Amino acid sequence: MPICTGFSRRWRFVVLGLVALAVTGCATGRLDATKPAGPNARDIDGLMRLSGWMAVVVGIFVAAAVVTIIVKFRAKPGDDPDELPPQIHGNRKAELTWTLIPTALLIFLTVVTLPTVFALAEKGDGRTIVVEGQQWWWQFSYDTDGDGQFDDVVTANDLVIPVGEEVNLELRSNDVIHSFWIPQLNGKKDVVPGRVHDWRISADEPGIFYGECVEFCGLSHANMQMRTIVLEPDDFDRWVAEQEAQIEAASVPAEGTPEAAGYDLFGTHCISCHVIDGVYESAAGGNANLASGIAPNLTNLMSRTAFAGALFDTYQSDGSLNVAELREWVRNAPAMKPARADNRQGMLDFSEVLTAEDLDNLLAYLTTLGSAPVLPE
Ligand code: HEC
Ligand SMILES: [Cu+2]
Repeated sequence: MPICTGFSRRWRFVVLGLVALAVTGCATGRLDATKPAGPNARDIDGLMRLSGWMAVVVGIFVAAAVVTIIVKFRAKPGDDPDELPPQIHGNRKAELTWTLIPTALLIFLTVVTLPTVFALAEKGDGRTIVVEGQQWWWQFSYDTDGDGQFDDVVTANDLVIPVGEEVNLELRSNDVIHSFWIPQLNGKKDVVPGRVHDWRISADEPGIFYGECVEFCGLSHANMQMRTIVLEPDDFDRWVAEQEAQIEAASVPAEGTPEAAGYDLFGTHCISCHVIDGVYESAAGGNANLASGIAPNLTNLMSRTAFAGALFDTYQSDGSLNVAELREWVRNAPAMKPARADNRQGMLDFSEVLTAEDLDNLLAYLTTLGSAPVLPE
C-alpha cells in the first residue's frame, strides 16, 4: 500500500521517540515516588506495585489473545476475497468472561486499597507543624514550647522534622489552591484556601527529601519547591535550640558597620513585606503588599539550605555562602523567578532602587541572620 511507505513509518518512529523522551523526562531525579523512605509512602508504593503487576499480567493476556486471533483467523491462500467470513453477533461466554474478570480484579483492588486510604487520612500522632502554601513558596511554623501556638520558629522552603516520628501537618493556603507532595514520604494532598487539611509524613532515616507544589497555582508554580530535612532526634533538638537562640539574640548591628547600613536599608525597603523576629516585626500578620499576606520570615535565613521556593541553594557545594545568587535575588528577584509584583504576587525588582554598595550592605546584614543549617549525617 502506498500510504505505508518508509516516510510515514519513519515519522511514526519520530513521534514515538519524542513521546518516550517526554515520559522519561518526567523523572527529575529529585522527586521519586518509587523510592519510599517512610511507612506512608511505602504503603502507597506497595499498592502501586500490586496494581502495576496486575496490569502487566492483564496486558500480556490481552496481547496474547489479540495475536492468537490475528493469526488464527487471518485470510488464507485460496480464500475468496469478496466473501465475508461468518458474521457472529454476541457470545455469552466471551462477554461474561471479559465482564466478570475485570469486575473481580477491580473489586479486589478496591478492597486492598481502601484500608490504606483511610489509614493515610488519620492524623499523625507526632508533633504538628503548620504548612502554608502561597504563590510561590512554602512556609512551615513550629510550636516548640508546646503552648499550642505555632509562633515559635518559622521557616520557608526547608521543613525540618525528626526521624521516625509520624509528624502531622496542618495544610493551609494563603491565596489559591496548591497541592503538597513529598513523594518519598507520602502522597499528594490539596492545600485549599479557607480549609485546614491534615496530612501525615514520616521518614525511616535521616536525609533530605524533595517536594513540590503539584496543583497549578499560577506563573511560578513549577518553581514552588521545598525540602524536608530529616534529622536524628538529638540533631533536631539542636536545630530548635539554634533557631530559638537566634530569635533571642536578635539585635541591631553596631553603628558604622556595613551590617548597620544594611539593617537601615532593610528598614526602608524590605519591612513592608518581611519579618525579622526581634527587630523588624511590622509586616507580621496581614500584609497589604502581598496577595498572600506574608513573605518569607528572614529571622533564620542563613540556617536554611535554600531560598526562593527552594529554587536556589543558600550554600555552594564547598560549604561557602552562595553570595552571587543571593545578591542577584535581592537586586532583581523577578529576573530569577517569574513573579508579578504589580499583582501583589512575589518579590519586587530593586535593580533601579539599590546601588551596588546598598546591595553589599544588605548582604552583610542578611548573612548575620542565623547560624549554618543542621544537616543529616
Ligand atoms: C512586596 C513585598 C516584598 C518586598 C518589599 C521585599 N520582598 Fe523579599 N520576598 C518577597 C516574597 C513574596 C518572597 C518569596 C518569593 C518567592 O520565593 O517566590 C521574597 C523572598 C525573599 C528572600 C528569599 C527568602 C527565602 O527564604 O526564600 C530574600 C532573601 C528576600 N526576599 C530579601 C528581601 C530584601 C533584602 C528586601 C528589601 C531590599 C525585600 N526582600 C523586599 C516579598 C518582598
Ligand atoms: Cu502551588
